[in-house]
Amino acid sequence: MRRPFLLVIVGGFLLGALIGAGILILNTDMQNNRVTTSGKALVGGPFELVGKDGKTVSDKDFRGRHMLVFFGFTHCPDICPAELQVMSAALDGLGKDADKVVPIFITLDPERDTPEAVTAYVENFGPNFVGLSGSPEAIAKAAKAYRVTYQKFQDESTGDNYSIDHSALLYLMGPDGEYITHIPYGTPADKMTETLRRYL
Ligand SMILES: [Cu+2]
Repeated sequence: MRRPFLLVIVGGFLLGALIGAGILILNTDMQNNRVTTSGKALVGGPFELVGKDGKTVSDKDFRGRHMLVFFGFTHCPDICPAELQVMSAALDGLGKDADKVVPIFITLDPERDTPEAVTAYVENFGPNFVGLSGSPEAIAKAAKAYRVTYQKFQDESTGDNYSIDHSALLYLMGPDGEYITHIPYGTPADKMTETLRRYL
């Protein structure tokens, strides 16, 4: 039980430090031989995954609305259901403005989490939740873009079954698909509502 939490803390700390330090993409202008900053955060990016009814879903489908992105897996015993519950409550707290935000859950376990399984899972947390799966390669690419770390491990308490350690940050992306901010695991719903409201 300690492993997931440790990873959450370490992963959260590292990403927080990365973003907090204002790491920017550095472009070297070879002609002028100087370094310029583009000001873009290194989190997020295009993804092409599979959603409800086997439909291809890409980040572009959500332009014009904010994306609230969380990575996890439906067999997760604690962190994922807790966090999705908080997301759901935080969005309820927004009232009508909740329409401006699409909560998106991307599985890190495409072997077990089919698009149907993820869709059925997220419906427990609200009708607007989007659940996404995809090929292991597409999932790995999306996770990498969002700086999500995850690792399978054999769960001794459940025999043959494996579990997945994963970092657990929530990412708020803007209507243009660009990274705005992240919200750490464990943030209470009312605080999350406050943060979201600030950027809508
Ligand atoms: Cu989880």
